[in-house]
Amino acid sequence: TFQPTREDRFTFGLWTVGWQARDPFGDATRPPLDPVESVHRLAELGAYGVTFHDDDLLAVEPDRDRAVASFRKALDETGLVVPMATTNLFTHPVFKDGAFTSNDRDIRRYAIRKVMRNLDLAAELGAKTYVFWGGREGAESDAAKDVRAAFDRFREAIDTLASYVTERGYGIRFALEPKPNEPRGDILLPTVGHALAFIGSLEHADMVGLNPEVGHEQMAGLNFVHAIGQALWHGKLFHIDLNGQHGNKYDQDLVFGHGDLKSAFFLVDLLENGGYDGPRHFDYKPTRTEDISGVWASAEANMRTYLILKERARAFRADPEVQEALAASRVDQLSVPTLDPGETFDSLAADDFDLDEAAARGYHFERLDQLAVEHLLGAR
Ligand code: 3MF
Ligand code: MG
Ligand code: MG
Ligand code: MG
Repeated sequence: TFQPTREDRFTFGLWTVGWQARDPFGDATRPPLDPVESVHRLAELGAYGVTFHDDDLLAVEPDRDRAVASFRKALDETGLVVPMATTNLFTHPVFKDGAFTSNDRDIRRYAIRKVMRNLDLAAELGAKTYVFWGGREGAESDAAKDVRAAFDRFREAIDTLASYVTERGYGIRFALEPKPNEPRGDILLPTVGHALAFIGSLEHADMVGLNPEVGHEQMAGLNFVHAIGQALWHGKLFHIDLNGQHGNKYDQDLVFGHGDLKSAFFLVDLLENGGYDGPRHFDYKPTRTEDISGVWASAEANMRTYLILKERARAFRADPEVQEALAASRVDQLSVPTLDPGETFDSLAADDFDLDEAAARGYHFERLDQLAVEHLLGAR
């Protein structure tokens, strides 16, 4: 039980299990991991696919052609797929002031070329989604960045790359990944809401959606389940980064569920019942304390936790007491339009009800919440 299969569509970034655990204060605690080994191990654990930054493929083999060839061979041998790819626009020192929004035009042009090259590979490998995390698109000083000009350039880059994909017929959609800060003091497109507003300004807005990450919204103290609810409502949940985070602190990238577990429960409930049909993608970092056996244990933990929460959410929805509590809380009544079809302003203005009686009605949310907690804890 809770054994992942391909049908669960769990995917992992090569950079997750491959993270060598360098942090701002310490050196790597693990050796580089061959992407070929990652593909084989993830397949054995029951994953469905892998995702990558262009540079992730070069972890142990600096020659791009050779690295791509051995990666492809591993995919063929295991049947793992590549549903998403992305670009590293943040590690090389050239990107120290960002990529698409660097103040340096030469660097902005290089960044677009770097994406074009990896888009060609992503298309060849069958990827359907291409993620853009604005790693260093941001600033530490408000004097250093003309934010309005930065958004002109950000839009120019995304519009240009969307045209490129269209012209080449790649059939790839873009997913923007918001993050509030780290590595820069402030990053452009800090939250799902900011990114949705930006998408509305794009020339190919229909091709562009979101790749929200659990920890990124939670770093800003925001409710990730609400963010996903709104992204789904806009039809913009193209992809998702699942992981764990304990509130407002550095980007922890814990195993899924190993942060705010209650939020993870409601997230799985929403993903399973809310119309998301993309991969369940883990973007986490095995903690710095782990050796390679701990890396594979943590990879497995992400999938098991998801499957356990899926089962808990199913049991929650199926419980007659929960159904009765949901009705008592009038949760279903929010789906009823507030006005009748064809209703006039006059009839709305003339409507009346007992204000004091309505104000006195309780919602019974505490009982409902406790039922959720008890299901989450396996007490029901
Ligand atoms: C950083 C991230 C990134 C993005 C990745 C593309 C390195 O906090 O979350 O991971 O997810 O660049 O998806
Ligand atoms: Mg991410
Ligand atoms: Mg993160
Ligand atoms: Mg992240």
